[in-house]
Amino acid sequence: MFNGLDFYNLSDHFSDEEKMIVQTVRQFVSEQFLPVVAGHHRRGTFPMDIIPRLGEMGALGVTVPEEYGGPGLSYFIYGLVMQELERGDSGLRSFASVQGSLVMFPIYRYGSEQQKKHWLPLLASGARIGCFGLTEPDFGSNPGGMLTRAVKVDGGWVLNGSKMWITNGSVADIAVVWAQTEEGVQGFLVEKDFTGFSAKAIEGKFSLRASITAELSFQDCFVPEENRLPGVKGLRGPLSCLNEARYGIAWGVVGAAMACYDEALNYAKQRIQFDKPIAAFQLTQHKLVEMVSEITKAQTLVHQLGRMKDAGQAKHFHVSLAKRNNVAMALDVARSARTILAANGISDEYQTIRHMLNLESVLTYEGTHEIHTLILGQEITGESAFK
Ligand code: TGC
Ligand code: FAD
Repeated sequence: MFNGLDFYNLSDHFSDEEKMIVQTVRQFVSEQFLPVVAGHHRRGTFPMDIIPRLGEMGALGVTVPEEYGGPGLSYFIYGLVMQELERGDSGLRSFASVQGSLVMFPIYRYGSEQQKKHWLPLLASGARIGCFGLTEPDFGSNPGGMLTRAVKVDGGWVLNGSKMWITNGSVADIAVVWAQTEEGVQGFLVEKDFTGFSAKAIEGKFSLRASITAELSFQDCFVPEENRLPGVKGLRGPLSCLNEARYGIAWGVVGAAMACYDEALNYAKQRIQFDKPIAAFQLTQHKLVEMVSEITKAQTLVHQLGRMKDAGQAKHFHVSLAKRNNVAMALDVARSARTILAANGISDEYQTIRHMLNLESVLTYEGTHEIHTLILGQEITGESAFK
C-alpha cells in the first residue's frame, strides 16, 4: 500500500506530484518529528527547530502563490500535507494550519500589496511565526459578540481587549487580531514589539501539549493604519479564514486516526493472551474493522472535498460536514485503539493516548462539534439556531 491504510486504493488517483509530496512529508514526520514528539508532549513544548524545515517542504501556506514566496500548490495537496503532519501530532498540523490558513490566507486575501510582499515570504519560509486572535475569554462559539475594540486615531488605531486560547500566541512575531470598530469587525496585524501588546502562555493543558497556546492582551495598543487589513469588514473576514483551516483539519485528523489504527493493528498482532494474538479474537477484529470502515469513509469524503475546493465548488457547509464527521471519527478511532492497547494505551511510549488527548481540542476548536451541527442544520432547514 502506498500510504498506510488505503483500503479503496485512493492513492492510485494521485498525480506524481501528489505522491512525491506525501512521501516527502511522511518521511520528515517519521524521521525527524516522531522521535522527539513524546518528549515535547511531556514538557509542554513545541520543537521550534523544525519550523524552517516545514517552510522548505512548502508546508506553510501551501496554496499561496510563488510570487509571494509560497509553493502555489493545490488545495488537494494542502489536504495531503495536513494529513501527513497530523499523523505525527495534531500540534504539528495546528502550527501549519494557523500559519497557512489563519495568518497567510487573510494577508493574501485581504492584505495590501505592501503587507503581502513583506509578510508572506517571511511566513512561508518559517522565518516569522504568526497567530490568529479571534476567540475571547467570554466569546468562543459566538465571536460576533467580541469585546476587543479598535478606535480610529491619527495615523492608526488603538486596540483594547484580550484574546484567549491562541495557538502560537506567545511565540508569534505577528498576530492577526480581529477587533470591533465603528464600521464592524476588522483585522489588524499586531507586531510582537508594539507597545501595549503582551502574550502569556497558558499552562496546565492536558491536550495539544506539544503546541503553544496563549492569552493575548491589548492595552491602549497603537497599530498604524498600514497594519490594518484593508480588504474586508465584518465577521465574514475571520469566518472566511476558518473555512480554510477547517478544511485542513478535516484532512489532518484522518492522519491521526491512521496512526492510531496502525499502532492498534500492530499491537493486536503481537500481544498474546489466552495463547493467541489478541487480533484473533472476534471482538478485536470488530474494533479494527470499524476503524478501517470509518477511516475509509472519511478519506473518500476529504478526497472529494479537496477536488471540489480546487474547482471552487466547496461551500462553507461542505467543509463543516467534513470537519464535524472526521474529527468525531478520529476521536472514536483513537479511543477504540486505546482499548486494544489496554494498559499500554495510557502510556506515552505509544502514540495513541497523545492523539486521543489532542483530538479533544480538535473537537472543540475551529467551531465545536455542536456549532458545525447547527451550521449544517441551518443549511438543511433554512432556519438559524443562532438568532
Ligand atoms: P452570521 O450572521 O451567520 O454571519 C456573519 C457574516 O459572516 C458570513 N459567514 C461566513 N463567511 C465565510 N465563511 C463562513 N463560514 C461564514 N459563516 C458566516 C455571513 O454570510 C455574514 O456575512 P455578511 O456579509 O452578510 O455580514 O454569524 P453569527 O454571528 O450568527 O455566527 C455564526 C457562527 C456561529 C456559525 C460563527 O460565529 C461560528 O462559526 N462560530 C464558531 C467560532 C469558531 O469556529 N472559532 C474558531 C476560532 S480560531 C480557532 O479555533 C483556531 S484553532 C487553530 C489550530 O488549528 O490550532
Ligand atoms: P463555548 O463557546 O463557551 O461553548 C461551550 C459549550 O457550549 C460547547 O459545547 C459549545 O458547543 C456549546 N455551545 C455554544 N453555543 C451553542 C449553541 N448556540 N447551541 C448549542 N451549543 C452551543 N481560537 C482562536 O481564535 N485562535 C486560536 O489559535 C485558537 N487556538 C485554540 C487552541 C486550543 C488548544 C483550543 C482548545 C482552542 C483554541 N481556540 C482558538 C479557541 C476555540 O476556537 C474555542 O475554544 C471554540 O471556538 C469554542 O469556544 P469556547 O471554548 O469558548 O466554548
